[in-house]
Amino acid sequence: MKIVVMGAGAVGSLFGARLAEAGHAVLLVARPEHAAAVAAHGLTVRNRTETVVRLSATSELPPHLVADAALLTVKTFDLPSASHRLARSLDRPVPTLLPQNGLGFEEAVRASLTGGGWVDPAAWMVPAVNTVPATWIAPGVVRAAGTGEVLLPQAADPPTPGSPVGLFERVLREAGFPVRTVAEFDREVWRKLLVNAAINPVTAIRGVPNGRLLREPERSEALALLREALRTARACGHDFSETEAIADLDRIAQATAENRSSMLQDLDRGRPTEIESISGELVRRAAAHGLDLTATRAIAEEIRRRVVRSARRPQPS
Ligand code: KPL
Repeated sequence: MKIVVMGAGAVGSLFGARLAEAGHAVLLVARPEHAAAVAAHGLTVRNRTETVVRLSATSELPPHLVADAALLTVKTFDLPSASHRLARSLDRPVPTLLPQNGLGFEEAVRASLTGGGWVDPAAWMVPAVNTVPATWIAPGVVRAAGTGEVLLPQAADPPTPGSPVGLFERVLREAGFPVRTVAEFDREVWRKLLVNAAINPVTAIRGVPNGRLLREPERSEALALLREALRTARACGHDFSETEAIADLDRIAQATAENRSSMLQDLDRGRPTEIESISGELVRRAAAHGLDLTATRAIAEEIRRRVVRSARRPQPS
């Protein structure tokens, strides 16, 4: 199959590499320095060993792109423009995976795909909850930084192999990713949101890998954020017990102990972060229920300040 990975940073590149190794013709659409390095030398994936995977890469979408499926792995703040450009470039709508963190972006993607010429974009969009971690090392080099899984929404009827969900279920599993389809997909989106709301801002502010949240003082900071997110989830109708939410946090912090969270990687590279679709969205939804998330609001403010400060620094390429 021809698969385009739009927004191939750490996670997109890792997914692209595994899909290419499984025999698919993968095109990474990435920032110029990464695309140039991959096109010239292949993509190096570090794990315990190092593998070089040969695949196509470009920084410019061609005008008449032919593909059978797309992975939209840009960050949430880039989704509207990336999905619009992807729709304009592809010769026809294709099943499109959306493995983003956070909430509140699907409507904007739908509108952008429609603006790019797709009729009924929702029929092609496959939201996913991804916990497979990846770390950006340098242009052309990423690290598979632990274990995770991909959750997909279970269709009301069993998905057929040709349906968008069935297609991603098959190709991702064949490429070696643990994949599960879940009936209560929204609940799983919230479950991941609780974890991101605790892990991402604390690791980003402290500059530490995820595993440090298993120790003090980071643990108490993360738990304070987790409890606020949990109150919001309950107010929004998603009831998790505190024990369950802490167990999820510990499990993911352990499985991705060596990983630098995506928010920390963004700050490191002087890029915008997903703070709005994670903590910002929680604060807004909590407020709609009369709740004030003091710790979440404060750490989100600090992240916003750091983004402004780091954007002023000269950036590594
Ligand atoms: O989703 C992640 C992220 O970094 O955004 C986790 C699962 C926390 C892995 O780092």
